[in-house]
Order: sequence, then structure tokens, then C-alpha cells
Amino acid sequence: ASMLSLARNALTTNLIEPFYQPQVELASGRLIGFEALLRWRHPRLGLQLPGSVAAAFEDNELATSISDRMFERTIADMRHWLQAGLEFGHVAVNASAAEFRRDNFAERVLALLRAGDVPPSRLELEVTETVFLGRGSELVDRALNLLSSEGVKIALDDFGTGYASLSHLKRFPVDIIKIDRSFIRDIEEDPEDAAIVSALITLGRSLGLKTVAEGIETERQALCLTAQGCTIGQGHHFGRPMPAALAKQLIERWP
Ligand code: G
Ligand code: G
Ligand code: MN
Ligand code: NA
Repeated sequence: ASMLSLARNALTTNLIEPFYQPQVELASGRLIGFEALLRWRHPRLGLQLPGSVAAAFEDNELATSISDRMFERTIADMRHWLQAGLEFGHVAVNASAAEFRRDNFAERVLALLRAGDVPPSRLELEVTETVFLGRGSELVDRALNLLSSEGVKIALDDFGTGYASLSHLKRFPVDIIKIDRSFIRDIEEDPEDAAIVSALITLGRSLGLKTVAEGIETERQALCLTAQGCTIGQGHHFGRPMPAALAKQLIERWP
């Protein structure tokens, strides 16, 4: 069967789900939220990463269904955690440029939050700078401003690897910048990476933004970033992406 028909089938059989990766406040070690990452439990091939559904994302209708599924699931999980009295912070969900250009994307997300009784401030949207480029940018502008005015937080993902036009930070309602893991990997050995990361942290602080360092794999990287004043860390050092049930246990047990 083609990847498309497999993906269609995965949707109808509920095999596409968010995994949750913890985000930690570096200064205190507190758990402050999660990034939701799409995973597909393939019946024969096992757990698949988002790349494996890339073909499905090319198909408009299917991409919309997958996106809807991710928002439905993450909002349902947040609702469940809130009802259980668990303080999980926020959940960050990735949204592609195509998703933002869909009719009523913002309205649909806000309606799901309302229906689930989840405060919009619990949701973060991770976008890359490609959402600002090309055709349909008025739609993106509108969607971002509507979401932001309702309290949804906006994070710029993979910051520093794309166009990184600083005017985007001024023109759009950005709350958080995520420093790409390609800069973090060699931060202790490579003075250029260290300098770039330090500049991004300073930039974020001056603009009143939170900075998330991605792909932290060692204690030493975490310490180095904390010393530089980075606010939030994410990476295998703190935890790998995990199913909702395990994320719930993590919230309950985090020191
Ligand atoms: O999850 P990694 O584990 O492999 O994620 C790979 C890429 O897929 C990341 O760049 C991430 O932004 C993207 N991604 C993960 N989950 C989603 C999702 O639910 N929607 C979209 N649009 N992108 C996602
Ligand atoms: O592009 P985006 O930042 O949304 O995607 C995050 C990607 O980074 C996912 O594929 C996720 O599985 C991966 N990831 C998360 N933490 C780490 C880490 O500590 N090391 C590495 N190599 N990858 C990570
Ligand atoms: Mn991301
Ligand atoms: Na990223």
C-alpha cells in the first residue's frame, strides 16, 4: 500500500499521536511544559517519526486531518491533566506554514481549546520563519494575531537556521525563541557556536522573550546555558519524547 493510504488508515485507526518531551526551567530545574511531537505507531514498522509521514503532509486534506488530530489529542491530554489537578505548565505544538494558511486555522484551534475548557495560555504554537514568507502571509498575520490576542503563546522554532530576519521578532507577536540544537551540540568546544548562542540569549532577554535551548544532551551543556542566562532547556538530558501516559507520571513525580 502507498504511504498515503497507510497514513489515511493510521488516522482512522487512531495510530497517530503526540509524544511529549519535557521542557525545564534551567535556573530552578522545574518542569515547565512539554513539546508535543507527532508519532505514528506503524503496525509492522513500529514507531515512526514525522519524516515518515512527509508524503501525507503533501496531501492537503490528509495534512489537515493530521494537524486536527494533533490539536485534538494535545488539548484532550491537557484537559485530562488539568482535571486531575496536575501542574504541567504548557504544551507546545508544531504548526507548519501550510497549516497556518488553512481557512480558519486559528478559529479552529481556539474552538478546540474552548470546548476542552483549556485556557489558551496553556498552548504554545511552534512555527518556523517559513510561515512569514511567501504567499498567504496576510492569512498568517491574521491567525497569529488572533491566537496571540486570546493568550496562545508563539514560539519561533529552529531559530538561527533559517532566514532569522530580526524584523520578524518585531512585526509578529513572538513570545519565545527556540535556539536550534545544531548550535547547542558543540557549544563547549566550538567558540563560534558559543558566541552565537550567547548573542541569541542576549537578544531574547533584551526583547523580553523567553529562550529555549534545544537538544541539550549533557549536564555540562545545561550548566553552560544556565550560566549564560538561557531560561529554558529541552533535550535528551532532561527526557526523551514519551507517550501521554508516561508524561502524566513524569508530571506527578517530578521533584
Ligand atoms: O519529532 P522529531 O522527533 O523527529 O521531529 C521532527 C520534525 O517534525 C521537527 O522539526 C518537528 O518540528 C516536526 N513535527 C513534529 N511533530 C509535528 C506536528 O505535529 N506537526 C508538524 N507540522 N510538525 C511536526
Ligand atoms: O524541529 P523541532 O525542534 O520541532 O524538532 C525537535 C526534534 O529534535 C525532534 O526530532 C526531537 O525528537 C529531536 N530532539 C529532541 N531532543 C533531542 C536531543 O537531545 N538530541 C537530539 N539529537 N535530538 C533531539
Ligand atoms: Mn519544534
Ligand atoms: Na527546533
